[in-house]
Amino acid sequence: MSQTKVFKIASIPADGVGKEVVAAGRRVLDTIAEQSSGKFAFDWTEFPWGCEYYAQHGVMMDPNGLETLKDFDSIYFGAVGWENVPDHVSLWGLRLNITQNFDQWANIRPVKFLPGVTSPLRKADDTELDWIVVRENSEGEYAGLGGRNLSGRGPGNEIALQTALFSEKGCERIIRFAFDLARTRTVKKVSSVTKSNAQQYGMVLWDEVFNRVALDYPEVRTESVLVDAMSAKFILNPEELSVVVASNLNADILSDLGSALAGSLGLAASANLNPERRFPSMFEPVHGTAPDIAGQGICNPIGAIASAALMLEHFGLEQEARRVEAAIEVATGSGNLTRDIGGNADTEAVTEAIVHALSSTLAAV
Ligand code: GGG
Repeated sequence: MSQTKVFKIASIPADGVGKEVVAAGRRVLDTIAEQSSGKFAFDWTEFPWGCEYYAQHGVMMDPNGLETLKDFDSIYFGAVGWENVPDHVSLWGLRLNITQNFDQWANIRPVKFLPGVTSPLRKADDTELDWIVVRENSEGEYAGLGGRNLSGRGPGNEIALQTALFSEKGCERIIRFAFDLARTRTVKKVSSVTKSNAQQYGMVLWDEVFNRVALDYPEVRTESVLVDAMSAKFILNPEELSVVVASNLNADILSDLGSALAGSLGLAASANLNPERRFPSMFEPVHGTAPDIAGQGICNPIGAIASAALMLEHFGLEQEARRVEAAIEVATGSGNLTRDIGGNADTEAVTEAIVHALSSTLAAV
């Protein structure tokens, strides 16, 4: 028998429901590894970084943390943010520290409609709906450039600059990524989203790069849509979407809208990819820490479990990724729904239903 491939995974549950959903996802991944007949296994190392760590150490993660994480095959992340730390400090101290320094420049966020989950969209019942938001994850509005000054002039006089960065290289790599992804899908179409009528420098550069790159993909249909119009399109004509590529902030907002349309933010998965594989990529649910329900065992684990499926895909374990997705569909289709999607199952029950369904998907895929 060939040797077992062992994937070294750093798990960072961080704050709030992050802890609960990462535990659920790890259980699913360990189950699928156990069912692989020795093909692969996961070697987990858990890191206690987050807002509790900040309360004890004054930093969100170990100062050598990036050096430590570099040696892992992947990072499995929960959610960051708690009331004891200002949001911009916790986000930049942990999640953005990792995505920026590991050049995880492509953030993919599929919008998936699941059986048994009611969508607020009337079309969802009788139309094939599924699209992927591709978020530029390294620059744009999240470049972290700017500053505050002039507070010395007295109250009411401070100024702040927050500069968005659009480099031609940064635009080109994410736009090419979106086209390459579209090529693999049944509907070969890329929708580019900007606000280039109002933001006449960075976003016009983005539009120009989009038009140039599109010439290399004649089989892929294209459209350029302003972000306000795209928000309306998500609701009114979602069947026209396949791959939606947008800047860091615009894609963050649109992907929240997309997951709300699919039923809940708790369902949304994401992968922060370093496509060149110079650094580990990071997989996490789109949702945050949900302080209102954290610690009660009632949060939705599906976003984290679907992110685990994206990690399997990243490792080349396509069939196993499809099995996890199929198991999620079996679980929701048979009524295992947490409160955010209209049920009363707890996190444990939904995770158990998915783990159980994995056995049935062994034969099905
Ligand atoms: N699991 C996602 C997470 O922790 N998100 C925290 C957050 O506030 N993110 C803001 C952003 O990514 O724009």
